[in-house]
Amino acid sequence: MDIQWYPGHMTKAKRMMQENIKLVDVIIELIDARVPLSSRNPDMANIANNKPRIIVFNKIDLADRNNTEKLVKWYEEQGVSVVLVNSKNGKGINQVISKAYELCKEKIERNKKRGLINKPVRAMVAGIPNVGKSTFINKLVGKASAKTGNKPGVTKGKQWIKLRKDMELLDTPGILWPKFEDKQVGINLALIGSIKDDILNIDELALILISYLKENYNNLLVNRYNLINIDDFEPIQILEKIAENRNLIKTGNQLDLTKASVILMDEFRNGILGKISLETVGENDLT
Ligand SMILES: Nc1nc2c(ncn2[C@@H]2O[C@H](COP(=O)(O)OP(=O)(O)OP(=O)(O)O)[C@@H](O)[C@H]2O)c(=O)[nH]1
Ligand SMILES: [Mg+2]
Repeated sequence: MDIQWYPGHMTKAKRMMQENIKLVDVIIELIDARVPLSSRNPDMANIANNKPRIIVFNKIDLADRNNTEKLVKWYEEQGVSVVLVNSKNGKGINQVISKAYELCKEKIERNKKRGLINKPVRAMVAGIPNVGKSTFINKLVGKASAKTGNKPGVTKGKQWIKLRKDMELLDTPGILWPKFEDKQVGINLALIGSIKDDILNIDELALILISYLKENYNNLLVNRYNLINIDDFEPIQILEKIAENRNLIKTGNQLDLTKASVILMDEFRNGILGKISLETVGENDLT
């Protein structure tokens, strides 16, 4: 599957981010715990221009815990500190804020000396579309200050949100990172729902997911859709079985494979299928 990327947009997005970074003291970069490599910004260290950074693994409730632990270790080995977060229930969220203060300690001290007692620390929340930036901010603030939704492109412009008198957060629209050379990155981002579904072929995406699940999470697939003996089945046959089991029939008495694909994708994205990671590091690579 070829996913279209738009280099023009990327350049504009990158420029916008560089402008925003000038306004903040610390960057909180959200990545999706199910794709902790594909969802990070390979350019961030560069763009951050020495501003301190915190990497947040968001949606840990949806990811395979063993894999998450492995990836955290991997990040820490590279000298990057990571916080694990579930923005829906708020788990880990306060740790991010303490870390932000810690990283801005010198700046706060300097401000104090200059008589700027309550000058707020400013943090930018960055990340790919649909990673949970607005949900993260809302949980922190304790009310729905930022609009959220389970599709990419919900936040349109940037928005400052006051967390308390000494901290402000900048919510930004999600940006897809320009990592064109790797096709798998595009597929992973499409699978988790960070690329608009209307530019994708959902049936094709579902077949890719089935093939991956068959290889790595066979039991989750079998249990959820009451399948038997799928070992010798091709992905398309498994999709047919799902349509059959869910009684998805379209006019002409044909199996509605598109509907089956939509259901599968939806159940995967919302964690109904189980805790699933799409990539890992080291031996036994998932991808
Ligand atoms: N299960 C789970 N879902 C989450 C979590 N964080 C966010 N979500 C869901 O992910 C979807 C996207 O959340 P948003 O906060 O709108 O994402 P965003 O990064 O602001 O998206 P854009 O503004 O489109 O870039 C919503 O359906 C959220 O409920 C989490 O930690 N766990
Ligand atoms: Mg948003």
